[in-house]
Amino acid sequence: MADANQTTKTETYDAVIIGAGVSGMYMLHRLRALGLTARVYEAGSGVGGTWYWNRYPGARFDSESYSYGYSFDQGLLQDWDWQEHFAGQPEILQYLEHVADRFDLRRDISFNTRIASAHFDEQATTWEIVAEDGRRARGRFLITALGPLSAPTMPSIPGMEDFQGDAWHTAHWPHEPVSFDGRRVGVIGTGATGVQAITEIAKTAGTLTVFQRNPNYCAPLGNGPISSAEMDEIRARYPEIFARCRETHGGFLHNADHRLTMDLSPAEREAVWEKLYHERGFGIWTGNFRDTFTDQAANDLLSDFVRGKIRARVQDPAVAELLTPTNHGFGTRRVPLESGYYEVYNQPNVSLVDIRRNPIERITKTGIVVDGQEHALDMIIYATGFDAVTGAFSRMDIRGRAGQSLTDKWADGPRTNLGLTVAGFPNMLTLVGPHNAGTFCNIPRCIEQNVDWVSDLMTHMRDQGLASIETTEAAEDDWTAHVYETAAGSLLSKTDSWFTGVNQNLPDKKRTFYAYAGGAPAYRKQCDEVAADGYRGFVLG
Ligand code: NA7
Repeated sequence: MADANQTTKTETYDAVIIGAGVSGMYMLHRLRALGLTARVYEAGSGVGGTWYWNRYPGARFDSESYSYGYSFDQGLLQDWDWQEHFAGQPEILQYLEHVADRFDLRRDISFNTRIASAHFDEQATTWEIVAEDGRRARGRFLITALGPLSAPTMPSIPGMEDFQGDAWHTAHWPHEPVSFDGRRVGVIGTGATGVQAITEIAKTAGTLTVFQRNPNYCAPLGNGPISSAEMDEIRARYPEIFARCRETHGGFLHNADHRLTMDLSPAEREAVWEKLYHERGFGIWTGNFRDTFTDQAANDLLSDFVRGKIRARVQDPAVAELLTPTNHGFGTRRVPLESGYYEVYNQPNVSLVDIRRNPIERITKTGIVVDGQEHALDMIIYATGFDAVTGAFSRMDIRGRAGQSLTDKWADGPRTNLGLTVAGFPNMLTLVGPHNAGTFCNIPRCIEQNVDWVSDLMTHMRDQGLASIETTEAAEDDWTAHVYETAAGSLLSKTDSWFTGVNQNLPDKKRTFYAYAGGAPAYRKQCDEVAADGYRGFVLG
């Protein structure tokens, strides 16, 4: 599988890694440094994962660029200049390609290779993976580096196939430039992706029609260019930046305010919110009062504040009402960060169609029909989200001991130990898997922690001459119970979102909690304690 002339031979590696995004790339680099053989299999034609696939207009970071890049290599940090506080997708992909070049990663990556199945061979204690084109490889370890949002979901609307214009899901955006000049564009979906795409497309589209089911609370991104003097100053502060990210709940630069909402007078807390709202990045979300996502009354006050902001930015009161969320609290879904999103609805070329009250009836050759009226379109963009966290697992046939299917095991929700291992699936390590802090995180910060933990485990096993590791059922039960207990205390578990696995396009997906709400520092502490305790909760052999 490693190259064309090996198609008849099944190569065996110390580890096979699925995915060449931010986690797969770093995992490969670490395993090589340990002297282990590893091969990465990637469905795309290049590295970058999320940033390879999501090329839609307006795609960009919501983490500060300099807090998102890898921190593991001083040379890399010193060499790379970020151009914007929140880099756009082209710059991000360029960065990840630069990383692949710098560490010569591509020679161990098979591109254009989508893995269909991974089965554990109990006799040989190895995993055998099979690509969709039939090629095979074996690894002592199976390391999944799939990303939490990599399995896009499409709605099922009568007539979708009849549409004769262009139609794409945002995660399957073409590699060639797409022009919106003078075209009639429709966008379905107003999550973080829709919000970014709508804002950008509205600048040039002839007309833009947004089909919205539920509005989200969006807040200003505060982007801007980084001058070279500023970049020098950022570079000097890297140790401080990463030290701060290590301490914060979500690995972002913004940490919760230690005060409680009601400790302040109404005027005082409004002043704090006003400042946070206009600050760069996730301050308003992850830098807010510490009871914002545990105390409903506190959350209600903040939600009202943000609703007021939306109403003040949209000229037509009826449109403003449609854009104002009422069925969930601020920040209980991931907050889309925007650069002029609400003002888009003040433009004459943009209209908003409420599909909560009147769902889309059908799609025709020429447009979208709502409430008996056809909206004529040249292009339909599906910003309809993902089968989050577990979707990338369940679209493969992963089988552990005795042929047990992972999808069956997780039918009632994920069960893991530390979000990294699964009972019955020896030597399988799930980077940023379900119930792992990474799903909530400024993701590279948690990815580096995950990869470092796995690398330390590999070192330990090599030094001790061990061949296999498997979590006990008891440890898996404990971690799963801990994940749900932690989630129960958070308002995020009460809202329908991808965190809770609610996606109307996936009616069979179990509503439960797919992330870990205890925060990255608490997660890291538990991972470190397990390792220091000789991998407590695991059977090594
Ligand atoms: P999200 O946040 O899951 O948003 C998906 C959007 O698509 C959301 O507005 C949905 O409305 C809408 N949607 C999905 N299916 C339909 C159908 N069938 N009809 C109408 N509208 C639909 O995904 P994103 O890609 O925006 O963001 C994912 C993450 O990427 C984000 O959190 C950041 O971490 C980066 P609904 O809310 O279900 O009414």
